[in-house]
Amino acid sequence: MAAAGIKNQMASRMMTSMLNMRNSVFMLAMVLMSITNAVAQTHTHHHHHSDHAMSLDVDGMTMNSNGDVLPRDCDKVTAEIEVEVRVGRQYAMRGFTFGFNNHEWRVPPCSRITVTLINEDEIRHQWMVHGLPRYIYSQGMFHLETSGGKRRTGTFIVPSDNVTYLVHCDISHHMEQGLKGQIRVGTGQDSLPSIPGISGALYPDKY
Ligand SMILES: [Cu+2]
Repeated sequence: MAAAGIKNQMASRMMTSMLNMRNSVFMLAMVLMSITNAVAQTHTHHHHHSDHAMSLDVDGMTMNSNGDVLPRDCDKVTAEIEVEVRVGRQYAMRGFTFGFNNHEWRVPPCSRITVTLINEDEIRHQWMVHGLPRYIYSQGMFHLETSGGKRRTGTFIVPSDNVTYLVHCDISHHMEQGLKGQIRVGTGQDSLPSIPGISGALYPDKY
C-alpha cells in the first residue's frame, strides 16, 4: 500500500510538471501572438482590432486577411472581386500532379479580392500570394490553407501598381507539381515563368 501511495504521488507530480510545461508552452505562444499583433498594429497605424492576422483551426488557416486597410497609394477600393479557387488533382494540366482551376487572375489596381479556396483533394493545399506591401501584410504574404475536402475564405487589397504577383502552394514540391499561378494587377508585368497553361520555363530543359 505504502509503495503504491508513493508511486501515485510520483505519478501525480509528473502529471503536474507536464501540465506546467504545457501551460508554459501555451503562455509562450500567447505572448508571441500578442507581440505579433502589437507589431502589426504599430506598422499599420489602424485602430480597429487587428487580432485577425492569423486564424487557425482544424480545417485550415487564413493569414493576413485584410478587408479594410488601404495600401498607401490607393484612395479607395476600386472594385470588389470575388474569386473561387478550386484545387486538386483533377485540375492538373498535362505533366503535372496538381492544379488550380485557374492559374491566372486579373484584377484592377486597388481592388479588394475575396478568395475562397476549395480543396477537392484529400491532402492539404495552400493559396499563397507573395510580394504584397509589408506594412500591411507581414512577410508580404496573404495565405489560405485548407485541409483535404475543406474550404477557406480570406480577403486582401492590392496596391495600385501594375504588378504580377506569384501565387503558389508552399507545401513541399506542390509548386513544381502544378500549383503555381499569378495575379496580374491592371496591365500587369510580364507573365512569371512556368505557370501551367500560361508560360514556359525560364530555362527550358534541353533534351
Ligand atoms: Cu499543395
